Amino acid sequence: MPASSAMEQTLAICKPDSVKRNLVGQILGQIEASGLQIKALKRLTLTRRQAEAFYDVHKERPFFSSLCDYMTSGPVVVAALEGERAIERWRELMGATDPAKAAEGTIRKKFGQNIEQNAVHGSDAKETAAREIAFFFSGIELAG
Ligand code: 3AN
Repeated sequence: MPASSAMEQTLAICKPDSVKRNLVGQILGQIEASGLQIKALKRLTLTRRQAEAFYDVHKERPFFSSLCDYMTSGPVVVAALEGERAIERWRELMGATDPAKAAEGTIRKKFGQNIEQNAVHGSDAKETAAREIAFFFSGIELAG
């Protein structure tokens, strides 16, 4: 568990477009340069069922099926990040959902291709971060 109350953990995903284009190192480098710690890390390919479960909150949205197609189109690299205000800091580093609207220097501005293929995912709140980290990582993987 995080050491103090300001310490948080959050989930980062380098989405299939980032992995295909060999951008994982640059993305993880930007995370580390920001001072966030990588607590756990792995590469995997989501099944359709897993993608649908992960994005369950979006199941009524018109883009849900396309989003699940995309997220299962190739491997992803998932990381649990830790730091003070990690959730907000990682979202700032990612930039807005739509790369066209993302701020200069953000990962989505630099590497996102469109609103769906937007390079990275980040948890949006404490509860979702806890759920999303537990979705991908076991306790033993987070213990280091
Ligand atoms: P964020 O990833 O910034 O938290 P969400 O949670 O609203 O954004 O959306 C989850 C994912 O769904 C996005 N990362 C993106 O890949 C996709 N998405 C969001 N809005 C759209 C949209 N209007 N059209 C297509 N895909 C979208």
